[in-house]
Amino acid sequence: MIEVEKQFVVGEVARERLISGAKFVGEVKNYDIYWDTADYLLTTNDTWLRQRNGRFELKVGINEEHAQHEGETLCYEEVEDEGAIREQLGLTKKKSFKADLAEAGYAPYGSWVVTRTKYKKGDFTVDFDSVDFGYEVVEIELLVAEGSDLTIASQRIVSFAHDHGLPMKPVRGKNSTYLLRNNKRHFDALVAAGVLPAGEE
Ligand code: V4E
Repeated sequence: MIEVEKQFVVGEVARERLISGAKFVGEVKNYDIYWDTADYLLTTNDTWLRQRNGRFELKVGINEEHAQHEGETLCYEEVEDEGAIREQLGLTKKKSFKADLAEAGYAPYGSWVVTRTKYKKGDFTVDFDSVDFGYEVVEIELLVAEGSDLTIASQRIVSFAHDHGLPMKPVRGKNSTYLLRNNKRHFDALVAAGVLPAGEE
């Protein structure tokens, strides 16, 4: 499946509007550890390798280059199967997944805990994320099948956001906020690669 998502920073009024009529799904804590090489091979290609609650996942960006710059929605393919992740990374099986990653030069670059309060509104998922390093963001997401029209899904998210009076200005995600605060060299590399918008200071 493809995830089409857009993030927002919202105040109390917009939060109430989003929750009104939505179905509460639950609250979870996600322990995320993000991995990359020393020269940021993955993230500068809009590819994000993480361990979420111990389990590896790869999110591969399928975004037009302009998408981030215009604050549009972002589209990612999520790969969860270890074999498929190995294939995507070109990582031959020799030892354990972690050992093979380390041998190929991958290491964790950041970790944090996200308390996620999840709602469903129609087929939209609304996640209120609170990060342990002090950051809050709301993510509106649609899951679509491979080969679906991503533009239509993006337009639906934008119109959902308009209907709920969400501020349309570009927001910084959890990763970029962490990197801006903790690893400016990595942050700057992502801006230079066009993965994060310039001027996100
Ligand atoms: C950094 C990044 C990605 C890695 C995953 O980030 P995010 O979607 O924020 O994590 P999370 O916890 O919400 O994942 P989920 O549970 O939805 O799978 S994917 C894309 N980016 C880049 C990015 C960006 N350019 N702009 C914004 C606002 N967010 C993320």
